[in-house]
Amino acid sequence: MAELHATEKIWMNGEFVDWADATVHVGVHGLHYGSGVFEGIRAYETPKGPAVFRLTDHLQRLHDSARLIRMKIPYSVDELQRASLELVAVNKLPSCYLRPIAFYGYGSLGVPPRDNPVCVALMCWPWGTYLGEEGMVRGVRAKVSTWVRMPSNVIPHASKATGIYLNSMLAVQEAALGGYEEAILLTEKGYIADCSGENVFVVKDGVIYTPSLETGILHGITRNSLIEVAGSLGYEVRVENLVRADLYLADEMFMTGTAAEVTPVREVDDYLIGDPGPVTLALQHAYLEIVQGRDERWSHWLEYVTPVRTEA
Ligand code: PPE
Repeated sequence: MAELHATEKIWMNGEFVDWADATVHVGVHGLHYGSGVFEGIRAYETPKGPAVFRLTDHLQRLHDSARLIRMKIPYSVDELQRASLELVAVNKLPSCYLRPIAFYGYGSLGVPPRDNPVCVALMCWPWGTYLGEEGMVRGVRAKVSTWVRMPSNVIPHASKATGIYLNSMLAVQEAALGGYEEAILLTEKGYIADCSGENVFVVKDGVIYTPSLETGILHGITRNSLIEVAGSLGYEVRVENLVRADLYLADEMFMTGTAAEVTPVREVDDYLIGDPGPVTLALQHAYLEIVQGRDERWSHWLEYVTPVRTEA
């Protein structure tokens, strides 16, 4: 979906290193057992320079993800926040995707981490639309996966842990082999959970629905933002369990995520939902205005790379 474009620097364990030098040994614990946590964050070009959308909230989620797998990140949210802003500045990117990652490094090998240090890195690179330009405009085709979402008593999917993404990988590969752009995963009980890399919303009779956190899904920051924004625009948002039929009978459907932003869905399992509808288009527009710093009401969600100078 996204090719990695080398940028100048990567922040690794407290230092800026050249892109090509940000390497690890094949014996790192995280590689063998998927014992890591990560984030996906976007920085946007705004009238006041580059700004990172809800950076502190993402870094807090990184810490929460680590807590769920009993990992201690040796840098505070504040330290990572400053390093992230500096990273975007150092790489001179007007807009980019940021990928913080923390994983058990080189030390002992064997399932329980022992003396393994927790390695932390922040990288960023330009990343365009997640599900394609056409998908953003016309909507994507999605498929309910035969792979079930990892139940919360297997691994807490509320943790954005690296190992969990094998579950997402299997689902999205299966969808792609069938000619679809994205997979929708269900819980063991058959409720809609989330997509391989996005949360799900449907619109029916003017009301917006999205699955509850009870389904064990990742607590999407875009999902959370959209619920607030939709409410402020006067829409009713209901957070409740949904089943497949709710998707097939939806008037509109869209997916939300940092990478995918607000991506409309035009078909699910070959049931036609149709062109992006008015609610989807209104929310997609509102979101893109907010992240690009064009809506003052939500300016508290933007963390500027260069502190904004106030006129004397
Ligand atoms: N569910 C999953 C499984 C998920 O991976 C994401 C983010 C979301 C929901 C939405 O969360 P949020 O970004 O906080 O709104 N998926 C990331 C892409 C993963 C990838 O590397 O590919 C992302 O959007 O950054």
